[in-house]
Amino acid sequence: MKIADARVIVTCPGRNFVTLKITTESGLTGVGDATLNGRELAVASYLTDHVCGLLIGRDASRINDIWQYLYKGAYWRRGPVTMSAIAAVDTALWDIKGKAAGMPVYQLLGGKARAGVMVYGHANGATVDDAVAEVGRYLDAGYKAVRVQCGVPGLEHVYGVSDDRDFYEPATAGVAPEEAVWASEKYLDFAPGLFAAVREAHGFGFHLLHDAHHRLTPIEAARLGKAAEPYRLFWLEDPISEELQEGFRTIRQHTTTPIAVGEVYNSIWDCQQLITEQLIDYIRTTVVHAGGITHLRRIFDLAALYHVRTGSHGATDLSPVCMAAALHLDISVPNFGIQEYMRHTPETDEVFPHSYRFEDGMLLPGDEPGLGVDIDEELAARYPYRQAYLPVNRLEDGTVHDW
Ligand code: KDG
Ligand code: MG
Repeated sequence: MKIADARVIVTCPGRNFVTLKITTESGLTGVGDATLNGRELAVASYLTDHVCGLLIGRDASRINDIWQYLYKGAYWRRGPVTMSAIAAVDTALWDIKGKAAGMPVYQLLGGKARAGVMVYGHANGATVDDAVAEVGRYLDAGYKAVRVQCGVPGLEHVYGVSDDRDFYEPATAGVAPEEAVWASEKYLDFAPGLFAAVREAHGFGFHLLHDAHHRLTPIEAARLGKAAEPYRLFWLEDPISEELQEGFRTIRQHTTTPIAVGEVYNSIWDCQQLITEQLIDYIRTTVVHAGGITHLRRIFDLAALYHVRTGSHGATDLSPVCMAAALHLDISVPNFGIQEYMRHTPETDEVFPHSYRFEDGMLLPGDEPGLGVDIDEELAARYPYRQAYLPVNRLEDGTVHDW
């Protein structure tokens, strides 16, 4: 099972994706997602210039050894670029291992622990009425869990709210990020009313989620969590910036609203304190940004010891390759909570043919050997990379703020 080739494919079928493809001497291929939103080419270069050459001739079956070799051998540890690059190698090697074994990857991870993977969709609207109607659309489509985001009176652009209902994409093309103005006071006065309106219209028979996008201070987040209690949120996501781990204690002291965090974390060390001190309820680390299936499994195992459940990031910038890998892990771990699922555009789905499917509020991984996902390289070549970035937020006085 020697590795004969490792190549990076950058494509933009509506948005940018970076994919690593590994081929063995016997002709088995595996794919791994290496997309880092707004910094795609940094990971592409890390892989092409520093990693692909190291893989040639190595035994593709030695996943743990290759992981340690790339992580410890680089000297410079952690960080989104390094961990996304290692994730891509790791994911591709699991894909190959599955194909070599003639089994779907979830079988190699211990088999199914549940029938399917519950996912949440993204409902958003410029006004409360729009957002409430959008939640209804998701419920009609069979979703059992819906995240709701809404425009805030007095703010022109609010991250997470878009005119495009079906294929929402937060990054915008251009050489620099768009800038928007943010005011936490306006949001805090408004958000509980949004949850009330959703529950009044659609009842309590489904899971309701909300993302605060790191924008609050700990005491503001505590206030929002407390105000949201009557509407029984499944989770309040990213209430404060993810660097401030101690800040989560303040939130915990004041509210029983469950807290989810971790989409920007890259390693088990980033979330160790939050997990072991039980300051969060859901860990949102994901395959592509947290070192692949191998490392994410370690995070999920640590979380299980402390009754923290999984809730992996799954926005459009995580390619179908990442989603397929996430589903194999989600379906097999004992402490699965929920999986984010933002549908990709038809162009993206065509470039990445995959066998996972949506059924009755759940995603089901494919049953063929490996991950059940591939990249159509000919088609991918028709969509060259385009510079695009997530927006930057400023407070009303001009200070740059978390988005
Ligand atoms: O790349 C960052 C995006 O994926 C961001 O919009 C994700 O907050 C996010 C979410 O919860 O999906
Ligand atoms: Mg988020």
